[in-house]
Amino acid sequence: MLWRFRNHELDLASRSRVMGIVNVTPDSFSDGGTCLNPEDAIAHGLRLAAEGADILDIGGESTRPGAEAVPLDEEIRRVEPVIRALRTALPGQVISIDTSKAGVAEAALAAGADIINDVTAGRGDAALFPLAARTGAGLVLMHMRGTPRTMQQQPQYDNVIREVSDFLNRRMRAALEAGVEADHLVLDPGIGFGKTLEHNLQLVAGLDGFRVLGRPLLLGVSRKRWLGELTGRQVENRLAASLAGAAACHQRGVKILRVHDVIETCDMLRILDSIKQSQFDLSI
Ligand code: HH2
Repeated sequence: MLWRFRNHELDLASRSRVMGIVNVTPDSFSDGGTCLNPEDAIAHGLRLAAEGADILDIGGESTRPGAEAVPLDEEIRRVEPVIRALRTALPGQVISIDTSKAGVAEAALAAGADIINDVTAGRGDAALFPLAARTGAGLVLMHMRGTPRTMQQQPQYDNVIREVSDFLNRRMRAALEAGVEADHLVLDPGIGFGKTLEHNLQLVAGLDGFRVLGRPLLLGVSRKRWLGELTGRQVENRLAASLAGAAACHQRGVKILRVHDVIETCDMLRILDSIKQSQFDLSI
């Protein structure tokens, strides 16, 4: 299965891809403030690329529960110099912009980004789908119940897999109607976005239920709160839990893993893929 965008073509059938997180924010839930200064963010992006990140995801606004909205100008001011510097230093690197604002996405694409990662799946800004269609950018559509300010206020579903899948299907159709090409799209059930621990577990356990949508899946489980609820660990001690969550996603066919810990995730994928390859070799 291919993910096409701008002048890239990622073959997702051959191996899973790692998206490394670069948060240029003061308040992200696990690493807020560590990369607010552009030099630190650029150095972090270069390090993640050297560690094997296939995609660098640059974000200038936290989406943690209760996070305050960031004005357009401030979000552009945070991410644009970082993307521009990474594009210059790493001409072939795939870069995504984690934003819901078309104005931020436009500035990021002009600075060298290739993909728009929108946690609102186009509901946050009506200009975002037309922008993606016009520029040929890749587009990640994620499910969220409510907004970051409200999403964890007693989220309820009758059937979380069906409701998230129906939502992604509707947003995919809206993107297609706006002129986005189908093979530019990737879908994300939005772990932790308006979901309880039980919902997150059901989503990962039931990932097969999203196959009918016909597009590759991206998942971000890294360091999230539900891992802390299960293990009792604070955010800085959730590496093992994050790797286990990522491995479960990978085993269920997820093609892009959005992670903070790139080198560890790449090592884990190498082992899992080698074992899978041996199993395949044994059976022929
Ligand atoms: N999770 C976060 C942010 N963006 N995008 C996608 N597609 N999927 C996710 O699961 C996802 C996302 C939250 O993680 P992080 O960026 O580390 O935190 P914050 O939003 O607080 O900056």
